[in-house]
Amino acid sequence: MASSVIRASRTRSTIVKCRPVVGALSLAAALGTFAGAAHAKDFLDIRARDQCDPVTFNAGRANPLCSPSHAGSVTLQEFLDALPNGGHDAWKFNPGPSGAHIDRGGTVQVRSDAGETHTFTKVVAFGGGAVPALNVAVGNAPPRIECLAPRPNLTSINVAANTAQLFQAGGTLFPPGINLYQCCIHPWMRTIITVR
Ligand SMILES: [Cu+2]
Repeated sequence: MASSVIRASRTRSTIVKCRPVVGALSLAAALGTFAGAAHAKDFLDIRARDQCDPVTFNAGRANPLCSPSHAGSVTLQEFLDALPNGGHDAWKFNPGPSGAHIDRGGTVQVRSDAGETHTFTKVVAFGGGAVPALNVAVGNAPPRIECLAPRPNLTSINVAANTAQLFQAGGTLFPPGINLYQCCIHPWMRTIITVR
């Protein structure tokens, strides 16, 4: 009898102790993004994405344009048809042009979910890439000078299929401030990363 009272008492005590924790979690959930904004942002995941169909992209090519293991569903013709309309929207960075932020000292991962090789190139302003035929998608904007430099370099990397690379926010590829990036092959692939 005595021991069951103690057990009951312990149970009550545990429940009481839990209440403030549950309350704090509910408050954080209710505050949502506001609570998030106040916290450190020390990891950012950037993905290069496309939907290249290996069969049509690689037809007649000794070196595949699109990773043979990629499960992309956009044919080469569909890709080409989208060029005059700003480029196929399955070729993109996530986050996209609306951007994201990370705190200085944090880690940025640049990973490929794509079948083609892309570049992740820091530019002073968005513009054309290094493949003239694909610049139709951005109104034939002149190639960015950053896209004409040999890669990889400190501010321009290749992002091949099935790869992930880590960088420090505050370093040369992600310096403090507002940074613009584009793909130098598919220049409509763009993102803005703020290092604060
Ligand atoms: Cu690209």
